[in-house]
Amino acid sequence: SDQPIQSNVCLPEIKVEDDRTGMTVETLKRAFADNLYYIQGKNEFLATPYDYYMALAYTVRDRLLHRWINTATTYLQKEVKTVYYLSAEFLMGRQLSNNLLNLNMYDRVCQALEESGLKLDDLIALEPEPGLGNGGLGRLAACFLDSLATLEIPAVGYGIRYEFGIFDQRIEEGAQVEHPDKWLRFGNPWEIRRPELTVTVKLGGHTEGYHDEKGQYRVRWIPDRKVLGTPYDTPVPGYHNNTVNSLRLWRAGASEEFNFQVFDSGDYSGAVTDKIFSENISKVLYPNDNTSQGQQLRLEQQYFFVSCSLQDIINTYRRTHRNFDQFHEKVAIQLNDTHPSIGIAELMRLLIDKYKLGWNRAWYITKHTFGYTNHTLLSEALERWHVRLFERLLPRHLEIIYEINHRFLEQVKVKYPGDGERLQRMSLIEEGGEKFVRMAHLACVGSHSINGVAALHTELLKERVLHDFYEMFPERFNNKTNGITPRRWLLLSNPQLSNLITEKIGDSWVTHLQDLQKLEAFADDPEFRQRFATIKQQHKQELVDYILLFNDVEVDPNSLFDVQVKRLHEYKRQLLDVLYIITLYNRIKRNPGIEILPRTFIFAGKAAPGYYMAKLVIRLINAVAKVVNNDPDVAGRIKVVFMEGFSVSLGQKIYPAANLSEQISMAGKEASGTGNMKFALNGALTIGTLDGANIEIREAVGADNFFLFGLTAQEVYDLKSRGYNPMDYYHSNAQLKEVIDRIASGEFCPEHPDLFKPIVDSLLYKDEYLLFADYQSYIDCQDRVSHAYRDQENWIRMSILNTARTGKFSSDRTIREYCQDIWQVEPITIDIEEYVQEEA
Ligand code: T68
Repeated sequence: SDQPIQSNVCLPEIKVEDDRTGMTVETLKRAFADNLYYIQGKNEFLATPYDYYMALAYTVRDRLLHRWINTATTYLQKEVKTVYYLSAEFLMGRQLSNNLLNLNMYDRVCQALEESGLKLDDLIALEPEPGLGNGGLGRLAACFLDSLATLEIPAVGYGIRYEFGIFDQRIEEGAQVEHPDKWLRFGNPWEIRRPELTVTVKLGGHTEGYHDEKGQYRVRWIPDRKVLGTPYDTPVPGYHNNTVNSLRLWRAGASEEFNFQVFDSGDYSGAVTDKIFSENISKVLYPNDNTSQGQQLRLEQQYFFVSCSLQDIINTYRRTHRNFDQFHEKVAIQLNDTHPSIGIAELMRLLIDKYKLGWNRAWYITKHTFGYTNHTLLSEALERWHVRLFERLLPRHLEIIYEINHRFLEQVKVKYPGDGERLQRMSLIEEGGEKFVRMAHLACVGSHSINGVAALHTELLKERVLHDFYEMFPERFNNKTNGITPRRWLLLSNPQLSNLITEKIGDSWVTHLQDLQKLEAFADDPEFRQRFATIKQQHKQELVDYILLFNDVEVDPNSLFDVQVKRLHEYKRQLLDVLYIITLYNRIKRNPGIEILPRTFIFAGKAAPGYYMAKLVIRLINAVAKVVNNDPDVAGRIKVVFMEGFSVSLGQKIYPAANLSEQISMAGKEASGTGNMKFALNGALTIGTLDGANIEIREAVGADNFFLFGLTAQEVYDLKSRGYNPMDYYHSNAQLKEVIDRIASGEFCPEHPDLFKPIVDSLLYKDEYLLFADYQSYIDCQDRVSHAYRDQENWIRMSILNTARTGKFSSDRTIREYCQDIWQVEPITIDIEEYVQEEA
């Protein structure tokens, strides 16, 4: 009953001038009223603003569906090779505005609403943001989906439909407080539930051997639990084309709603416990970025969505294929970090145990199907699972991993005879004390491609973190420098600048971002400079209003907006920025009359709820803000603001308003960064270290248009090998000492003078991320920034050049590279003739 029937059914063709697909202003108005009435059950006398948002969302969804269904049909009929992007996170951002833009109906909907007495922007702002990711990794997945659809590549994003996404952050008395993110409270108009595609996922239990009818020895897995996965599909439209791909997210549910045996025995609440435990799997996103924390529920989440997705991929493939011979020619699966890497063992299990393929055949298909993207060099982020936990939850997978490991280590022995240490280093199992399964090793061994996300990152993977694997399989390693979608991060977030650019060079840049180069010709044009600067100023003014409303802080729109927005993490060094703020404060306290460039320091970002130091840094920022913002000696020249609840939507307001982008991680720690690209594209200058993609940004925009400071990755490595003593810097740098002493004195928090002692101690006695070593270089660089900002004409020129030269950082470019080098997929155009006529 879950298979489509084609024979005998003949339906009238869906026409574009239909009320559900038509694009004229009149049709849109009618459709909007219709959806308000028949879906929300309201008219204009009863409707709340949210009802209007929902009615509009359904109006847009109807238009998407026409293209979505056509896309799915084309993919099925043409038997295309498809990319399956497996990711535990997709940070999609708001859907309504993006869909209006990609469908080319923004202006018409704006007009239709205006004629009905409503404002589009007000409705857009009502959409709860789906926060199904932590940060860069999740947002990258979302940018990739936009680029895949825009490039007309058949693709599906697979992940988890978390009932609660990343927590809502509020700042109370200067500290982060987490609140649950109830994003589904009022329903989600963008998703379509597909109960007919529900699959079963097994967990726990044991395995047993048996002989099949042909006398072949086989293994079966007898689980002790089964959960159901039901997919929810969200449309992902390409920009100004007819492609609409899918994001398919799985929700976990109990295989029985209700245990009648337990119910009959009188245990009413016990009868539903199964349901509760099963639903837990997709309940909440783990709020850690760049750390792995070995919880059983997290492994259950990973296996759950991977197993659902692989079963679904195989079901799709088998609709048009009778055996697995062409599987890897029709299916490319990309692992977004190791979170879905259990997929390698799961595909082996399905091919061998369920579809009865031999080991070698299954292994060939698996290796040619998977690609693995690494996103981190931090050792605490590399996933390792206790073998005991693995055995308890996935006994069959552990057997398969042991077999993969056995065969792999035989290969290593042949290539490196007598090198026992290498065997230990490369094994999929970490031995010596507690045993662990190393997921990155599984991902490397089971994939034909291993990529890093920026040039330096890939080099460091090859030289350090995955060196042995690089020596063994050099041909698997490749770099794919990250990118961002110019649709959301310029066209949508900065329509004013987009219009100016299009006026000057045409609109090809939206899909060919390298065309921004043509703007260089205007860098010295006074009229262009003036308009570019005015647009930046407008965004700054809007942010000033927002900050006044939410932070109750008055900010000077003419001050330099110095912005650091990203997850709170020690390696990202928000603290270094704070050290500079206090340095400036000390200068003012010493000489209140000193000439000093007015600056507004803007921070935003969430800290993992269990990350003590990161949360303490938030408190320090707010404590410094309170003192500096209210000190009459400062006289408003420095303001510090921590904006709560950083999100995709807040980012869309902040990036266009920034003058200076802080990208100051300790070199060798930030795999790529993508915020750095959003700032530069919107004309902010970067102050940064030679880390991640900063290096490539600097190459692209030119060293003269980038503020560089700090140790290189190599220098960091050498300094640490020599033995680093932060105390030396403290004693030899009077400015630095004064800053640390001021924090230590307790004056930023007189009520608890010892509050920030852990920060002071960690700097003085450890300083793992070399803040002291980079301090002077950073201060000097910031002083150069202040000096440069005083020359507004030149600053604007540099700012224009940043926008003009960041074309490389489009995720379209990144995706083209994945398509060519890793996936071997081709675009396919979806033809809907009527749509073209409608456009005219
Ligand atoms: C980020 N990683 C990198 N991880 O830190 C960043 N981790 O340099 C890079 O630009 C970005 O990935 C995209 O490649 C993350 O965001 C996580 O969020 C994460 C989540 C769960 C577990 C581990």
